[in-house]
Amino acid sequence: MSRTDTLLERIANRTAKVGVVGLGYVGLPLAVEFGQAGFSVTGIDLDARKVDQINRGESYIQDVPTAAVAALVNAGKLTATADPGAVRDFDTINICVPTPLRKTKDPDLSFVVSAVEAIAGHLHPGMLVVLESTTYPGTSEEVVQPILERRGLKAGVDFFLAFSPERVDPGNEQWTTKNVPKVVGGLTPNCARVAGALYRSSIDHVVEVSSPKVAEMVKLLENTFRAVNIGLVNELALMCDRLGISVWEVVDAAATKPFGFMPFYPGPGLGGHCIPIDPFYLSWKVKELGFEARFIELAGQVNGAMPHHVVDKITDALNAQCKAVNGAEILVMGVAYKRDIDDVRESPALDVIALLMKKGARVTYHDPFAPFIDGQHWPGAVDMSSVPLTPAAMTAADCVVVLTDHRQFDFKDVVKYARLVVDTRHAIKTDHPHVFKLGAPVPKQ
Ligand code: SAJ
Repeated sequence: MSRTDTLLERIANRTAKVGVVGLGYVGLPLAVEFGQAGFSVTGIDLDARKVDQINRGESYIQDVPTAAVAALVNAGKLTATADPGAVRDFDTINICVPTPLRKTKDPDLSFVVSAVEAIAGHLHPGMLVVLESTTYPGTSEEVVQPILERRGLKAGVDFFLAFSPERVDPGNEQWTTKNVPKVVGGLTPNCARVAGALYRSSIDHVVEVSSPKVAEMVKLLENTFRAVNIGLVNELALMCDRLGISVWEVVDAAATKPFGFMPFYPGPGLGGHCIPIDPFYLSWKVKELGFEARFIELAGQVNGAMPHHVVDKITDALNAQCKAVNGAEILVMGVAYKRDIDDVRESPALDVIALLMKKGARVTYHDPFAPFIDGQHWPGAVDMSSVPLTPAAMTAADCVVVLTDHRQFDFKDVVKYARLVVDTRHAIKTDHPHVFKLGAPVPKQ
């Protein structure tokens, strides 16, 4: 029986030993889906705390219920280890490790390379390796494949290689790992067959494309599309500011168009570990090929400048009340990179706070999702803790600044108790003389 048929049979009868490297917001949900499909799954993660929690039957990912992890662990269907050598027993491996940017905005593939090198040490004929980490087109064939072939095994002949982009939207209860269509690109038709079969065992809809490079590019289009459109609407906000009209009213009215339009909304900048980062994997790669990705670069400049525009808006608002930023008590509402989540990575709110502090403002913040900010992880470089959001605190502040519009915030209270508000998320839908808004005219005094 061919290697392809052997693996297809093991996938069909669920005897394939499935491995997932990287047990974060992508890897853990995927491991649970494979386990629930009937496979025995082993997760590998460098973080011993994650390994221990999983082996205790606990989840640390908001979208993965602890009950689901416990059921699989108790049934012997899911186990975790920090030992990369565990790959020796695997028939299939999905690599779900981070792909950040370096400070120089160059791709950092170090996590991918170390995971692949660990796999290469134990690669055996018939194994399927799938990379899921978001990366530039060409990574699977130019970086992953040569490492795996170091000991003489040939991709597409002795083992299988594919790329499948992760499409996890943390906190999204409607679209989950199981029901979001999964794009898969195999190095060869047989690679595509076995990778497609593995995903079809657990995921509702699999979309096969012709190569790993196409699959890598699909993901970058998806996220570059967002970054560029957010940049467009942020620039529109700056235009509306000067035109004396509300960008929010413009976007809402444009969104009534039932075809050919998709609303994006202005904000204090671009946060998260996907959208601000993924497009620069693409622009970096094509620069090597002598091409300048101008939309990506321009969107990066426009989105990157938004924290400065927010500080200008705060300066103008304080000025309207004959106050300076220097020495002002400013209370920030929301520091997470988007509403109703607890992630502050790349959050523009941190840039705004750092800029205000540089101008001499005394800044506090309230965010129920982010009780603490570690000074090592943001430009302000000081530890900060969330303060209680009380009427007294809002009244005492010279300015309350809405940077993240968590749904649980009561913005009617903000209007009632704050002496001055700058709203960067259109959280306050009504007009008030003391409420200044990003992308809208100065309120009538
Ligand atoms: N943002 C705006 N205006 C918008 C939309 C977003 O300023 O109209 C800002 C957000 O506040 C945030 C940043 O952009 O700071 C990114 O927001 P996002 O809505 O794109 O959320 P992410 O970063 O969680 O993106 C993820 C991505 N998922 C994956 O990469 C698998 C993205 O592809 C999803 O489309 C997105 O979630 C989503 O739709 O929620």
